[in-house]
Amino acid sequence: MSAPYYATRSPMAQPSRRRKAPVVWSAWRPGAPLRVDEKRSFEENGYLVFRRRFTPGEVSRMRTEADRLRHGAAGLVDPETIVREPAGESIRSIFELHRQSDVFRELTADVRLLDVARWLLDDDVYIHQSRLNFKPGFEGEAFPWHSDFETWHSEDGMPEMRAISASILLDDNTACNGPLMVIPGSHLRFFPCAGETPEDHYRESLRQQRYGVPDPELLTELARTYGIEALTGEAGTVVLFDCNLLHASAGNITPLPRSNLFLVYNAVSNRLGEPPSGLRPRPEFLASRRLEPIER
Ligand code: 6CS
Ligand code: FE
Repeated sequence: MSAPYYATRSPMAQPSRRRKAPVVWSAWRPGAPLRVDEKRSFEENGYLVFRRRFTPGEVSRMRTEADRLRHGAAGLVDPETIVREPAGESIRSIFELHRQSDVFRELTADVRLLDVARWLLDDDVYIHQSRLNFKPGFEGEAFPWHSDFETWHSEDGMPEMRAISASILLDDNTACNGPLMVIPGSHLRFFPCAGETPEDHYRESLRQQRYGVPDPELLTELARTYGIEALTGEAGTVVLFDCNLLHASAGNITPLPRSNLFLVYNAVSNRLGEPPSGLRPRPEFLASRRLEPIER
């Protein structure tokens, strides 16, 4: 049997491959939820930034909920969905928010997110993964460079690049407190990563990812070719990015927290299959197999 098209995590890194899937699955016509220039920009760069998409009042409600979950975590959320920072005990992430919080469940159906996701993916959608990455002041450690699809394909069995992430900034993301960084255009090729995935890799990767990180030589070449953009913005900004876009964020050594919410919309037709890695499928809180298409 030939190796999967998006083969990765072999002992030696393999050459990159052209992306098979379109970036935007719908044909643009008047009335689409994105302007034609936005559609073109997303196709070319792999991301879009929508400033002030949510009002200060809406952000305040989300932040209050995020703080409630963080402070009351042990009693309020499934302990398995809590990931702590590698060095200390601070909470790094809480997953499966859409099933553990009414506020965040409601948000998945907000038309400012849902309509764009359904249009870009040209399908009904469900939440593949939701998470709050808190990146607390002084303790929030880095997220190394990676493509989410590289993980979701190899470890979760996501068949194709037909998913997008919507990140809602709950704090001002400045040049200083570890904003999301992207390599524009990197979503157009698949970059296999070297190193065989350990069993239950997520127990380590969610705290400090080592497998699924492209090698420094490749990252140097891509950064020189495409540049690196830091997606700063005030609280309420929405960053929409393709599942295969290379992204990262630095550690936060400022007193200013950088809490960002991530909702990952997957096309119903792109539901998870068996992981090509042959590994045990990752848990439901990380990679949903219980499809719940979102109704408007
Ligand atoms: O493994 C995952 O699904 C998670 N890891 C990273 C670094 N980004 C996507 C996702 O949160
Ligand atoms: Fe990621």
